[in-house]
Amino acid sequence: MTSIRVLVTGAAGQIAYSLLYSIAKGDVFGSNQTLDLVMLDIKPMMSVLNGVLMELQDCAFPNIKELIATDLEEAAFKDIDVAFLVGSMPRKEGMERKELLKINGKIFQSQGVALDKYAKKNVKILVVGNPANTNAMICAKFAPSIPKENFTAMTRLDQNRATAFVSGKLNILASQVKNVVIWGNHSSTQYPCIDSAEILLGEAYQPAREALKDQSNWIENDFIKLVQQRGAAIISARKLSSAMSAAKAACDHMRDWWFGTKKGVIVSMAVLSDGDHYSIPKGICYSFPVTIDENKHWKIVDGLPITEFSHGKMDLSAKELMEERNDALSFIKD
Ligand code: NAX
Repeated sequence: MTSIRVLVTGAAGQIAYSLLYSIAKGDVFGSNQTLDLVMLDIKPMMSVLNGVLMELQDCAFPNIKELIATDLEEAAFKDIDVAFLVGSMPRKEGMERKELLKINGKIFQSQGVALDKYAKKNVKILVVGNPANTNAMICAKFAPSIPKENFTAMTRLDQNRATAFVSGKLNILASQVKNVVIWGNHSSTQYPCIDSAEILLGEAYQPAREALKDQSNWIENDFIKLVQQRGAAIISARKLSSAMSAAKAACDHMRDWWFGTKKGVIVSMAVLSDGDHYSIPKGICYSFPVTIDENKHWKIVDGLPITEFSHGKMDLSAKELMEERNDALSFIKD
């Protein structure tokens, strides 16, 4: 088996601390896959990153061929097969959303250029750093030699959160819930939808709407808000944003992309819209329901039933992404 080269940016940060461990121990690519693990962060974080590197060395993982810690994009992006783009500038108190878009737009412009120049052309990219959808769109724009379908942003954490809320409500295992869909932006306009979700009861799946038939008020109000505001609730409790759950979600996203989804299972990934699905405009990175084949090709699931209520929510998030796109691009020179 050929070894693969995997990059994690923001490698000295809190998500990466869990993510690097999970990748190194085989949660994403399997425990038989040998890896070179490359870690990028900014110069002031090199001492911290060196500590992370030492810890990874001390784990003596059997499948790690090389561990590389760097603050140079050229070294980090060289010949990579997979990129987890986690590093970004966090929003500080009093910072305008547009300012955040501007700072991160520049980071993802530079990383797009580096992907274009140094990475393998079939590199698979998962953007986690916020604003994740718009960062992924910018990255793709500045990496024209890499196929657009290789750029994705993470809404798997939102999917996992939604799945956990449904299983909690029904008092069943999370593994008994499948096909909850996240539409739109990884922001408070995202639309978690259970219209195509199914619940395993006994030997058979039944529609989640049926299992929750007395709960339509909960589905349309509390559930949606709980998922949309879960990130904020965690910040308020932990005084830090989600890290363990974000790392787990990044692993889930990439593992499904790498190996394919199971038959009958739909997952949510933010991908570049081509304008041909569910009336979502072209050019934004929007979370859709997808399935993935064994050749690592994802496909948007068409034909899911969309109510008027759902359409309204889906369009609202698309509108926010169009605004983010326009703002971010206005700050960036071609
Ligand atoms: P941390 O602040 O702990 O770590 C971020 C790291 O990125 C820092 O070490 C920083 O030095 C580094 N960094 C900054 N600019 C960089 C650059 N140009 N190149 C390489 N590294 C750079 O944040 P953490 O909690 O790890 O979160 C990382 C990002 O994930 C944030 O943007 C956060 O908002 C986002 N999240 C996204 C989620 C999603 O579902 N898409 C959920 C969790 C999380 O909120």
